[in-house]
Amino acid sequence: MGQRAVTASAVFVAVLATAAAIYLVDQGYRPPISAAPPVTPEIRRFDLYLHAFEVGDRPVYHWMPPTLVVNAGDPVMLRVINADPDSAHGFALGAFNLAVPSIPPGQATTLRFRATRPGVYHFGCALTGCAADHASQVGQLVVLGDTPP
Ligand SMILES: [Cu+2]
Repeated sequence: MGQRAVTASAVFVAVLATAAAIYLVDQGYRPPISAAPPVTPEIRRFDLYLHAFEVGDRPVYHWMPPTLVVNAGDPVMLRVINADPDSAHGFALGAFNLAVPSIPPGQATTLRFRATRPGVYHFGCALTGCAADHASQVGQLVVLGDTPP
């Protein structure tokens, strides 16, 4: 073994020993279980449109945006706009006891609530018979957060 190889081996062993020492010192460090900072509730404002469009000669309705995301504890201000120029629609978010039976064409209504429980909740149109695809007029509210113990 040449002088160069011996030197390289010695450097390798020294680096390995240093890494091992750092590892052992680090054993005393315990990271917190959750590194995420606590979330401060913030007012979340959304404009939620019920849009109407044609597929062929068939009218189709959907919510825009189809998904709303908030943090648990956030107060939510939800302006629901019926952008269908021809017929009334409603709004229902059953998990939070919110229901607007009917919003006239082109009109809006504002709802305020607190997103208290984490989870994924569906909302939809509350006006049965508004259109052929009434049952498909659904969107979702995602409430982020840890489920309380
Ligand atoms: Cu509807």
